[in-house]
Amino acid sequence: MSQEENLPFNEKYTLPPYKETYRRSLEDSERFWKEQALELEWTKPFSKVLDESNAPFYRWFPDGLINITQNALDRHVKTWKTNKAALIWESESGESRTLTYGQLFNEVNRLARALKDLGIKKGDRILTYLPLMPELPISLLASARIGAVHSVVFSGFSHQAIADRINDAKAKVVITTDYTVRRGKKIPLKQVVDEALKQAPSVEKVIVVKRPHFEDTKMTEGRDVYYHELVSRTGYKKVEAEETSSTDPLFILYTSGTTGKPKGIFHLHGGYGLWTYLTTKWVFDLHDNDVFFNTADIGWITGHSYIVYGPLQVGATTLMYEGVPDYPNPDKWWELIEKYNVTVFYTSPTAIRSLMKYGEEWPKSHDLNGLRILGSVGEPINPEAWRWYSKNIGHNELPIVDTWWQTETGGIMISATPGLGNYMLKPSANGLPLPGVEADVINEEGTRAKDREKGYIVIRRPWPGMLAGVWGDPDRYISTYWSKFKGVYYPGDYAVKDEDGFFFILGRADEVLKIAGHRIGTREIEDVLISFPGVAESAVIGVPDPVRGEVAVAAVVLKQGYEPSENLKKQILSHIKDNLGSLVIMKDIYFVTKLPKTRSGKIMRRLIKSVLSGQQTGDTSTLEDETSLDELKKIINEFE
Ligand code: 6R9
Repeated sequence: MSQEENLPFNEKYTLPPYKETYRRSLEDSERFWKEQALELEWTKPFSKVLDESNAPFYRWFPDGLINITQNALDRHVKTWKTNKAALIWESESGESRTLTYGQLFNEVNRLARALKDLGIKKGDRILTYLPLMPELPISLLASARIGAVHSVVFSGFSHQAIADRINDAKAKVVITTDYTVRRGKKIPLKQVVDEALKQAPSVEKVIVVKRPHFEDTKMTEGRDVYYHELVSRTGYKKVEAEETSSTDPLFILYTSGTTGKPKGIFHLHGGYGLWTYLTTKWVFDLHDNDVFFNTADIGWITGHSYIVYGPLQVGATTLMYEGVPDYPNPDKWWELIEKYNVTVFYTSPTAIRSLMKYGEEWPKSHDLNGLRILGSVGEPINPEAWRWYSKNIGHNELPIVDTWWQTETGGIMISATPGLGNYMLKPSANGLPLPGVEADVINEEGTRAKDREKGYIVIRRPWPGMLAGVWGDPDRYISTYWSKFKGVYYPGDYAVKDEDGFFFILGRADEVLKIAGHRIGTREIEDVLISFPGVAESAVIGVPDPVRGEVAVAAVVLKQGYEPSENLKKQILSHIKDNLGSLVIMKDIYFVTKLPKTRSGKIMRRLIKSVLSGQQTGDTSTLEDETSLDELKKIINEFE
């Protein structure tokens, strides 16, 4: 096969410089990555690009020394950018703050110094439980600066989720705050941490950011300390960035998989730093005068990579908002875009769908002409949402980059790349793979799928942003990502590729749901269900939802002595909320006497799904007891 035929896209598209960059990234990869990596500042340059000796534990730029904060901060404060806005923050509470690169640098140094004074050292883990407020990116950067490893827990998660993550990471410090705000209400956070710490003995210190008008926070003597007191203990003194190796861990972020226990995906200073830097340039085309507004929370990878590390490394201005988009009115985001002259906007299909229902007047009442590029992430975007987004926010003109990627990939993998001159968009397609990403679609047998044939997306070679592993569980890293097909990375999504090389991601191929773009494993929900005293067995499936894309439904078998009732259902739902937080939207719980299982005892979720969506159940020959389906059908009919 000639190199030409190896290209993933049809030659009829001449897309300079994308095409040339892509070609070089695969054909001359060593030189390509070297050149790209040298756009960053290194404490000590690397001599080797990729260490493959312990594959699939690939290590990028293994002998280089680099600390991501040098590129996110030090590099800019040496230039005119020291007086440029790095971070703009607004909150539903009415608070707002703008930090220049110089000010952000000082804040990060203050906290870095304080953490050092507390005895926190390179490699120690710091957990944050903070909403979108400046102290969150400051905490991440301060942690990175001293070579510690951060782990962000989304501020909507439960005390149990915090405790599990602290225990898995053996975190020494937790950084939290009094409360967050949501629809005019204060939601306490510190007290959730207190509850979590009852079962999480590794934590030595809790740092609490004090917020206005709140006196309910209880401080534990000796363990808890206020952030403002801590950072003012010593006078200001710059902290040199710890000399971290390119392969030192930067953060752990927990995400759902197919088993009950969330996985600690971890990323490293060098490769992750380079990937977020490059993808921010390639996809969002950010320049000095851009203001980037990403509506994600930093509790997700989207916020890590494209609120904090990507935009700051390229020296852009990043805007973050604490609150929901439809309170006090459904034009909050459009107002922010107008007010701060946002040029690039990044959000999720669920958010678009939830705003569509309020009508077109809301975006119309704002001047959105400053926008250049729109982005979408988290789940496939349906045509209706795409059209609304394009028409009302993009004036039918702006490119919408539909970016496919994962916590594990560190940054965007498939998308249009305006920064490389590739504006090619096709309805419902994510686009072409980014330079360095050798993506393919293969079928169950592991051979390349035909054009437009549904198969599994795989990545055929390592890329700098790839996860370094699963924290404390190397076997799980191999079994989850490198075992389904030999020698390739398996993301767990269905996809098709068309004759022009465009990828269309179709959704998860495993037992993972995407509720409002948030990842949650069905097993994780089932484990919580069976931890409820009356529940003997359960099966959770995802069903389509017009706004959230997908929501969960459970079939539950009760233990002897328990009777189905509305009250019991309510108790079970609140048990789920207590354990998994409010993101898991359970549309319903059906009480059954048996679950459809194979003769070998495997729950046939596929059949439950068909029954619930009123579809043909297809092949039921492996079913142990046909009556289990009849019962489910009957219950659903009664219900409707
Ligand atoms: C960034 C993020 C990853 C999963 C991924 C896929 C789905 C993300 C998508 C998309 C279709 C897109 N996904 N972006 N599906 N089109 N543009 O969401 O990370 O939370 O780890 O989820 O999300 O199923 O495998 P994460």
